[in-house]
Amino acid sequence: MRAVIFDVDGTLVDSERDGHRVAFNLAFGDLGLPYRWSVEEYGPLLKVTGGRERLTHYLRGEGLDDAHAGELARRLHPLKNEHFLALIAEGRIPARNGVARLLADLEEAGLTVAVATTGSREWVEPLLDRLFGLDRFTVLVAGDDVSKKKPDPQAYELALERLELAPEDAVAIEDSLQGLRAAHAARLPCVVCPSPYARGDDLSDAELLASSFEEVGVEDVRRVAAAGLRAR
Ligand code: XBP
Ligand code: MG
Repeated sequence: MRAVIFDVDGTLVDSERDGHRVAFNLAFGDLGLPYRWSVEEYGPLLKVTGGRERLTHYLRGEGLDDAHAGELARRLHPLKNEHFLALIAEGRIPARNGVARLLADLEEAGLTVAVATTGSREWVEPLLDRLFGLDRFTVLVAGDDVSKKKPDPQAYELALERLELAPEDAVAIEDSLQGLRAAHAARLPCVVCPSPYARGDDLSDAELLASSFEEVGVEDVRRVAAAGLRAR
């Protein structure tokens, strides 16, 4: 194994319930819209990856036609990202427990660390820089770089291409079913530590399923790499 490719939302950072969700609601308020996403109703919405796609999906569900839903989503998403950037600046988006130590241990073991996320580069870079230091990630693939988002494998395939590695040389680290599916579709073995919203997902075909990153060490990741993709 040469590299570990980390997801961002729910994996490197705890960013959805008190981060993106809050920012989406502030954006709805900016435009005087009646919509608000409660903690409960936001979970199912995470099945749609990509904030703008999630907005379009939700607005269509509220009865807007495709054109109006798409147009309103395109106005709302930048507003949401502005609010999310403010939350980052206030220090309100924390790293997930145990992940900074795992990052340091992987680096100390001489492994390359990279990122493959569905999130927007405009906030991914400042957030990862603030929490970890951006230069630690040899490659960073963001939602802007792909035409198809998770569970499509494109983000992971692009990360492997930029790393000049084959799937056998890497392991993916994820938090959700959409991410696990994307990693497997890219033929990457995957370690999953479910985030709060992913608790109901069937993650049983992960190569390693752990309840917290505090339980995951370099040797666990090496074992996942050595065993490779589980036969399915
Ligand atoms: C999670 C996502 C993202 C975030 C919102 O990405 O689906 O869309 O929910 O960020 P991952 P944006 O788990 O792959 O990091 O609004 O910038 O898309
Ligand atoms: Mg995620």
